[in-house]
Amino acid sequence: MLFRSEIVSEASLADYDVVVVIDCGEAARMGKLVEQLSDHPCVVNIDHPGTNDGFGQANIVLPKVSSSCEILFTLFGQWGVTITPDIATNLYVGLYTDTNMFKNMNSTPEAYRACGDLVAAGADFHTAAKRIYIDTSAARLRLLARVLSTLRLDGDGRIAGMICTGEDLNELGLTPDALETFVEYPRAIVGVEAAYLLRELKEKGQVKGSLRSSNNADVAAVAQQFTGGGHTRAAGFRATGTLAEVRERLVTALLTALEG
Ligand SMILES: [Mn+2]
Repeated sequence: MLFRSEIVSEASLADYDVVVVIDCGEAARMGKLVEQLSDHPCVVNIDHPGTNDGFGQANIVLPKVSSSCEILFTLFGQWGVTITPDIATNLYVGLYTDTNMFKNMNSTPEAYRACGDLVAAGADFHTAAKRIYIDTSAARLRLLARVLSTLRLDGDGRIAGMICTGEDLNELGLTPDALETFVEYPRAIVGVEAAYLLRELKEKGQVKGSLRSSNNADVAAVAQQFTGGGHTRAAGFRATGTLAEVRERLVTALLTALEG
């Protein structure tokens, strides 16, 4: 399995002949590397459903495929790459998380088949599931308690969401990673069509939002009204304002989207 400590975050793209960007809807999401990316002569952009602006010189954007890892798996097969257990585990994690444990509508027969092949190649699905969806800490449960206490419903119970302040994370000694999957709680409420989780960013007056929908509501379209994008059922954005202000603006936008 690839661990965070093995990920290199400082790189000069000019040192490389080809830059492959995976699962990234727009160049702007490359953060510090965005300028280097636009200057680079050979960018390969690999992505699947959602909003992708085709920023690469080559764009492999396949709207019917579950995940970028499924695209990689197919490419590796075409190229004759030997799928080692480590490669299998990493590709499996991409498929497993992007289909939200095969709960999302992108859980196609092809996605299940790819996962079967990856398990046959030695993917450690048990450790992956445990580390991603089961293991937790006391601090993280305390954060969940705080965040759940901010639950609010709007639009006759069709919209549900929660907020997380900077202090919530700081006081518990946690990083924003701890919030991963919390938005699934409001989404799980029967009758909720769109769910959100807002959190204060370190930059004063900046808020990050995660959006999920549980039917046909297109939350990517709502995210695009702010500064963001994503998939129909899972999207994200950044906005300027306090948590309370952004919450009001977002709820209004979601209500309008659900009426439409
Ligand atoms: Mn993806």
